[in-house]
Amino acid sequence: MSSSTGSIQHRQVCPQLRQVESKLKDLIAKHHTICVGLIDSENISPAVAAKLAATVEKCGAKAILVGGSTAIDQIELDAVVRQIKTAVTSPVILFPGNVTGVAPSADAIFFSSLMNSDNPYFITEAQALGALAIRKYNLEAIPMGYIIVGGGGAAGFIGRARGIPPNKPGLAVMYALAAQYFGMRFLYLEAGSGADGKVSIELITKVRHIYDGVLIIGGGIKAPEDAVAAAKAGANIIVIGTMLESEGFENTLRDICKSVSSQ
Ligand code: 1GP
Repeated sequence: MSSSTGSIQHRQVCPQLRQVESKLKDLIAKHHTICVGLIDSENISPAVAAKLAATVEKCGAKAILVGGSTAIDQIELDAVVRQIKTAVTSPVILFPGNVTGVAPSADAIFFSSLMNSDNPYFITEAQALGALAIRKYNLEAIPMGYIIVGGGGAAGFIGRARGIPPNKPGLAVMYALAAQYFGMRFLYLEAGSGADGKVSIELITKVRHIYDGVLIIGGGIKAPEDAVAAAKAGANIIVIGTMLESEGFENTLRDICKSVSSQ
């Protein structure tokens, strides 16, 4: 029997298709804001990544994101994801910067469009190239608008982003509303990994006012007070990446995870 997708068999929609999304939303309903850890799959062995993920989970993070703007080795990525999955019970979610960020062993993938890229490749083309692999691996795809604020570090450079000027929150609001109308249930405001400047509280507040979905904030957050301010402004998920590479991060991460909850 032929289908509209040619040789690809039409599959029943898996009843558990939104399992990770539901889990995140339940946690957000309970805590308002949760913290997640981001592990860069590059330059880390699977064993070290798994140990780190277990520590991050123990500190209170509710999910482990795995990705990186320049990650190109899918074999290495999948080995890292597989090992992490043996060490944590929280969802392991891919956070890809390109088609090379798709790996079969994860629980879900942030299926994101870099909305303010200058290059259509990062808006829809990489997504089209990766879509069949996501289907083949039966990964849960979580639709997400990805907006870079300011320079955006490596993500901004690789993704050819026309970063939202940090002092022009109105521009972020326009993109956020577009994401809403596109049906993106998650929206990520990204300052860039290891960024000096975080996404401003004014910008988060204004976007929160217009966007009715799960709002993710990341980039440069290292202190509980920054995370709490973002949570109070309406962030639902705070992403912590670079801080996990510093010696003795555990106490600070524990404080962040605890203090953002139910703000
Ligand atoms: C990067 O927003 C994430 O994509 C996390 O940023 O590495 O600065 O925590 P940090």
